Amino acid sequence: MLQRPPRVAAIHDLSGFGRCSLAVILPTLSAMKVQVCPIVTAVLSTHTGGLGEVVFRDLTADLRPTLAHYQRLGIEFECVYSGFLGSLEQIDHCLEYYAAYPDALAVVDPVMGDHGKPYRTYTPEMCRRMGELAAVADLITPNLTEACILLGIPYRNEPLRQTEAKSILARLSELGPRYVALTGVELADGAIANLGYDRDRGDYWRVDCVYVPASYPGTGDIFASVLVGALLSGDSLPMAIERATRFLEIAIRTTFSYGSDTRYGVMLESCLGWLMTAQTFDRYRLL
Ligand code: PXL
Repeated sequence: MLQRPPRVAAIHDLSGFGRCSLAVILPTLSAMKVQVCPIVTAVLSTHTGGLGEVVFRDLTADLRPTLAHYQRLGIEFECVYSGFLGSLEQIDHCLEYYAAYPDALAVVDPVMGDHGKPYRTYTPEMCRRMGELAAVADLITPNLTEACILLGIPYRNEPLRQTEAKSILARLSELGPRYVALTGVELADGAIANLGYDRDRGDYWRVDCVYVPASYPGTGDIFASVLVGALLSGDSLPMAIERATRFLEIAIRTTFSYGSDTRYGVMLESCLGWLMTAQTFDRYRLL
């Protein structure tokens, strides 16, 4: 029996303003009673999504000595979770962390882009190497843009038929991970849904979302963090996807109701309490 909260090695940047990466990962997982050990790849003044020239300090050189220190201390992690990365070298270091903790749940959020386009810091070589991270993952959490990049297929801004969605999930899993959570998918029946696939069980899942006509940075980080916290606390994959979906709905709708600048991210602070309350889940269904 684990006599302490589950522990996650979270390899991400810290962006001071804009509510993404470690600034949302830490409070989200802490609220779910999971200990986060931030392994900081870089410190930025803001995220890179339209807030002007960013002040940036690269910490890549600290990643390997940090791992060596944890190994000297014999610290155990139940999960290693990576996200936005700034260079090929950082991808190499992430691979070292995953290899160092082979029994930990390996979660890769293959942050690379959105709305059909890669983020400007992601070179084609970076995108290709993100596939190497996906290959060692137990769970990946791409949006549809990232799924298309990982699969090397063109992004089409059209609703997906059920068979297409299932094929994308299965092909993503063939890259390595047993579990796939695919976010923000528009389905041919008109729903926007977050989808899941468990290869070992052969089950495909969908959790439909309430549509809000705005998009905020950091929501992918919050989604993956809730998923990590939920899975480490014993949720099934569909329960975890529903928990993450409902939490984001609350955070996005709250933020949208204030009409605040979308670049500032979602009002996580106002919503974290929900993550600490008991919930029953009845919105997941087989895809
Ligand atoms: O939310 C992903 C993310 C993380 N870190 C930085 C980012 C972004 C998305 O734009 O710019 C620095």
